[in-house]
Amino acid sequence: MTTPVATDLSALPTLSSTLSELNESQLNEFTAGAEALIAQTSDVASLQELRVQLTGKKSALTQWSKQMGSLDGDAKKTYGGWLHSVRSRIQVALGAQQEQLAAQALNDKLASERIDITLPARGAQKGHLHPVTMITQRMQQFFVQAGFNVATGPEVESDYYNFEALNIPSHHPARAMHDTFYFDAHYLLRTHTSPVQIRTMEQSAPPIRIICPGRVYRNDSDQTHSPMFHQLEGLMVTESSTFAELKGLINEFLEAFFGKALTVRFRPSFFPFTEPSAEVDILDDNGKWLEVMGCGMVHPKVLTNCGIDADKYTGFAFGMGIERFAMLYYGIDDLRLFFQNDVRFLKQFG
Ligand code: 2U9
Repeated sequence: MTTPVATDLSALPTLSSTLSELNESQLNEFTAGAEALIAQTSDVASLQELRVQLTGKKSALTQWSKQMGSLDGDAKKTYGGWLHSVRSRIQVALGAQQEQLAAQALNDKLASERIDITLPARGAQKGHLHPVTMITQRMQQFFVQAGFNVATGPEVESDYYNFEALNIPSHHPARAMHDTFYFDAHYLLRTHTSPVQIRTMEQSAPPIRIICPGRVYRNDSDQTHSPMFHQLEGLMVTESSTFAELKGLINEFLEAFFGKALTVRFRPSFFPFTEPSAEVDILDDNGKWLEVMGCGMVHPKVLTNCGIDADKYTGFAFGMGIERFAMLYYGIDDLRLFFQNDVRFLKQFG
């Protein structure tokens, strides 16, 4: 739908409709008025309306032109020249204004459709680290500051590195407790990261301070167990490592990790690879003890297995489940959520 346009020719001098009654200055005045009107139009429709009114069939100009036939001789020549001048000036003005409006329209369109290519893309989604990765980094940060190096090793291990070297011989009940995934009689998916400590002790002399974060595998699945999960274990071997030092380190770690003062309890326990051994509990806000990790002095047999003189050196070790810490830190009650890769869960950690 086009909006009706009102063009007003009343601004033009009122001239006689009889050609022979007109003179050149009147026509000049009329033309100048028409040129001014044309220059004032601000849209194509008004300009078109003005074109019809100034030059169309019913226009004064056309009416005058029709009277040319009744003139003779010199008058015909004179009026013919004047009318030609009027029409051509009006047409030039119309053409110029048309161009001007078209240029303006193009500029407006370009301005309104301008694309700012420096704006960020709409709906861009920014990713972030997985919560288990963030918790691992939070743990590592403490131990690296305390002088520990980060060590890693293979996830497919031999029976020797996963069990034998750690003082867990075959038929030992501890093996059954590990729910091991075996490939064959000798190879398996590591059930803990402890083989990394064995390999490190085989290859380097004390003092040793390492933490070993990584994936481990146990054939177990429920709300708090997954067949693949992550552990962070630590080992320190020097000429003077003591249980007191271990306790101090773990107390410091737990308070740094949870960011508050904690009540921590070391409860006597048993592991084949540490003696003495303890499990570590923290007291929660409801007065309930939560088991968070295990630790102990490295068993002399384990040191000896790695070529370290157990009369000269002592070591302590500790181990914790990373998902367990992530669950406590974020208040999550189902460990499997970490492995379902549901973005509705994951994006809460951004
Ligand atoms: C060497 C010697 C000793 C690592 C240790 C624990 C105690 C322990 C569990 C915590 C929760 C495993 O993920 S979990 O189920 N770990 O309680 N780990 S002492 O001791 C070592 C490791 C390597 C050579």
